[in-house]
Amino acid sequence: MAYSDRPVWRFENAIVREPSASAVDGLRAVDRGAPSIDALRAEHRAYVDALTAAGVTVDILPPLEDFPDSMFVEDPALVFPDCAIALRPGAPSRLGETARIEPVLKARFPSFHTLPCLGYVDGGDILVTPHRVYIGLSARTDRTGAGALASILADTGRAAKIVATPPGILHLKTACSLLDGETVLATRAMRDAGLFEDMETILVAEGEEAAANALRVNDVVLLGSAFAQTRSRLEEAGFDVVGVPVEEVGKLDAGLSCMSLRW
Ligand code: CIR
Repeated sequence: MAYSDRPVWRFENAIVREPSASAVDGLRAVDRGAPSIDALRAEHRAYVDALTAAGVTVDILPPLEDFPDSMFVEDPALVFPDCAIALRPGAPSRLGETARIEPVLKARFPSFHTLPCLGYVDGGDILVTPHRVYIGLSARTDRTGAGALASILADTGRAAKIVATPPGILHLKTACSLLDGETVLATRAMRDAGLFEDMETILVAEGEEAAANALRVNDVVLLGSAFAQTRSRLEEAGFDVVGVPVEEVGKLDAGLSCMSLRW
């Protein structure tokens, strides 16, 4: 049963956090060179502009120098129109980001929940669809954290499904994103994992795996601007695509969902 009549990709508000100068030292699985801070800032501005053009009011939080990955504000929290849930990021260097976002959320949401001090969940491992909230187990999200989050979600009237993110993928949403009520965009590895048995899948083009972290916002799909073949696939399927540059954030294993909390 759907928990709301409002489409889960309909967003009026978003929170982002400006990249800190330390962002160039952000975590990455494979070092393809440090991103340039100026280029990171430019990508962040383009992202804010794309959200704004899609009809979202964007609140920009100041940078946190002590937390190089804090521009990826999706990871320490999960938000819905009616409530916010503070999470516990699974990377030790990111755990303290939660305390920095908590007051911001408490001031904006009518209801606020906290993951108990056991287990870990990164927001990048959560895919919200109209019928359920998928929680992907990963190197950052463990069973204890996922179970605790599922129980908070149940208290808010939402069904959760805990799934296993295929190995070698940072977050569940690194390799998939919601396009509409019936469709996800996914890499072949994610499609083959068979996690979304009741959803149609549009595959990203081979060699464009990073395109899978796209972001459906209101009437458009934000997609990394370098991913021309995936863009054609989405346009052929009838989606209105807006390209956003993500080359530098890609060096930090991040993409388009990671840079905002949306409701
Ligand atoms: C990290 O490894 O935590 C950051 N460098 C990238 C976080 C990406 N966030 C996301 O996919 N939600």
